[in-house]
Amino acid sequence: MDSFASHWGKKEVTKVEKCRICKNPNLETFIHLGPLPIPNGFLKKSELAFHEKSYPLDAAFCQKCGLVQLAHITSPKVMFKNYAYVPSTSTTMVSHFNELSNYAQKIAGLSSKDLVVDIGSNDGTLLKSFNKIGVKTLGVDPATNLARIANRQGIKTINNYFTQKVARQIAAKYGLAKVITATNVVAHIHDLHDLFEAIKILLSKDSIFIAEFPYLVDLLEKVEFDTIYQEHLSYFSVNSLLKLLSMHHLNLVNVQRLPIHGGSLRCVVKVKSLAKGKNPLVGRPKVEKLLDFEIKRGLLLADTYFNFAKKVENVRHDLVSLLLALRSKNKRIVGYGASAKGNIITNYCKIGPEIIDYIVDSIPFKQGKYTPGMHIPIFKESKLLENKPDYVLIMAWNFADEIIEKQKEYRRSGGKFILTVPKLRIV
Ligand code: JHZ
Repeated sequence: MDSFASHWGKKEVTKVEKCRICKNPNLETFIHLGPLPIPNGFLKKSELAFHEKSYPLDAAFCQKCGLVQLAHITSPKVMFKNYAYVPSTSTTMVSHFNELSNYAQKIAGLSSKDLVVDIGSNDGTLLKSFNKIGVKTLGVDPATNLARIANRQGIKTINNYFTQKVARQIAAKYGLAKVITATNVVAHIHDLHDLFEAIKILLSKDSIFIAEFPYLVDLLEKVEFDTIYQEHLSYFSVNSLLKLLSMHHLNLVNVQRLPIHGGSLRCVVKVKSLAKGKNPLVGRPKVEKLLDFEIKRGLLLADTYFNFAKKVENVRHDLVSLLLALRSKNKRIVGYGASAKGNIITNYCKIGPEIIDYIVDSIPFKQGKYTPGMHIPIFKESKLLENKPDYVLIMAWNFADEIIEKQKEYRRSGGKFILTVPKLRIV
């Protein structure tokens, strides 16, 4: 592994002393969700008896640049060496990545000689879509288990963090990239300044960088508090992203809201080639519109975040009351999707196996294991139809449509689904 990981030494938790973007030391902490175990820390049965560590989970707002960020950093060594999350089992994600690769091809005019680099490439699901287009691809991912899977499947993957040093090595060996992608990974990276300098090493003036990450407006308005966890260090708005990009002479040329993962942004970034003194927002109406929208939604005001924290307490109260009321009527409840989010819901709301009998999940690595903290057992999805519980709490609410469609037989037989986002309801 690169020096990035050794930077953390033996320290597992570091308090954030200043804003990750603008270095402002006066951050306003607005919510305390933890301490909680890491959300992808699934356990084998033999590990249940051992002490399980918990890590702080407080989020803070920077009044200066608008970045929402965790108040503590848990070492990436604790979280990413062996990683449980893979997008490849979801048809929603596979078709999303196909659409993303077609979009990139259209706007960058990719040809077979061009290189696409994917940062945080996971098991290579996105790069497989680019391979279908017929371009050269290279993944970079620190998770040893996932880089191995990708390489075995012929998706060339460097098992490391994406740093300036790694970018220089890539440039020397493979040349510059025409497209760099980073889906659901920018929020995981502590040193954003190093990240964008590393990206610049690989970009020519015709290249583009495409980033996708959950949008702060969606998180606040749909109370998606369970997407706040130790892996997600930053929660971006267009406003905070622009501040970061301008520090690196990068230009946000397009931005788009997407429904994926409860509401995300797709941002297209280029190396700046603006005439001196030219307003960088001119000719970018979508960027300007979203900046305006964020001001109207109160994203620059600390009160917005304290109000959000109150809403989170209400969601917890309403969800726990509903589940307890159902249990008191002897209804059987299970969970669907042992997602990182689900582990935040169960731990924050203290929902254990006495309320939720088990969780079903499509990822083989998770099946047969137990959730971190609450130790709820995880089974294959087929258990749902065999066992026919009364209610299913969808913990991967971002895939609710796909899951409900897949389980229409269960629904036809009288089963009901409980959804928490955008608001608590039974379908
Ligand atoms: P899913 C991950 O969070 C982690 P998680 C990460 N930090 C991130 O940023 C976000 O994604 C975006 C299962 N499932 O993807 C599979 C079924 O069982 O929402 C997964 O375990 N059946 C990188 O973990 C879980 O649900 C299905 O039909 O919250 C979904 O987890 C489908 C569609 C999914 O990510």
